[in-house]
Amino acid sequence: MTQVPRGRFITVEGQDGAGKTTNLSVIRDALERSGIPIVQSREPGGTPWGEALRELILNYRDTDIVPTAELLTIFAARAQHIHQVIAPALSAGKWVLCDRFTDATYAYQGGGRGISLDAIALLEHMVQGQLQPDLTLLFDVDIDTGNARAQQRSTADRFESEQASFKQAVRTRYLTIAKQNPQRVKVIDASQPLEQVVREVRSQVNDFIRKVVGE
Ligand code: Z5A
Repeated sequence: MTQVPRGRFITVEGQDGAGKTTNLSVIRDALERSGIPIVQSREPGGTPWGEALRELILNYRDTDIVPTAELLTIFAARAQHIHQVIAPALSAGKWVLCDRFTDATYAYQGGGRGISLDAIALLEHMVQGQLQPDLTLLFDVDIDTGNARAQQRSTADRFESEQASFKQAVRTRYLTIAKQNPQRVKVIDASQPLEQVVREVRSQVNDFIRKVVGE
């Protein structure tokens, strides 16, 4: 029986301004040079409905959004994203490169907003089943550097407007996730000059490609 090749799922994570967006093109380039078909996406968002929810999640300021409502909206967008984009691409043998996924929920809604890990895990299981990223690059940078870089770029969204304590809790949770998942999550020291960060990103992605090709 012919086996349909399953694609691989790569995510990038990190607190605001860490350099994810800048490095997505580096990852994309490394994959394309190896002839790997890719689908690039982002969360929250990734589908037309999800992008409409993204706008509400990031920028709705007319009322205080309770953390549970924020959490459920993020998983609603994710359910549609998996159904419409991620799962079909992986089944077709394509690789999916996604700017943020559920690690961000553990970091921002768990670490930042204080929602219990059990509640997040319950929704994760309901929405994703067994689906997990195969490789995650975590761009880690101190809060002040991240803030300074994010400010260069755009006006602050609801998360970027949070206090330093929120951002510190996000960073701490991300680093805990990395410690607990060393095979999957590779931490990139994003405080280094961009050329050095780019070298490390290329090296991690090429190592991963070699590993998959050798399987
Ligand atoms: N969110 C959530 O709460 N829960 C969830 O489950 C999910 C998301 C999925 C949107 O994310 C928000 O959604 C996010 C969490 C929440 N909150 N925030 N904030 P986003 O990824 O779309 O937005 P972002 O994190 O704000 O991304 P960003 O501002 O695009 O930052 P970035 O991608 O990490 O940084 P960048 O744009 O690549 O770089 C920023 C600037 O720094 C830029 O001028 C670069 O040229 C410069 N840069 C980058 N690297 C370097 C180095 N190494 N040296 C010097 N300068 C650099």
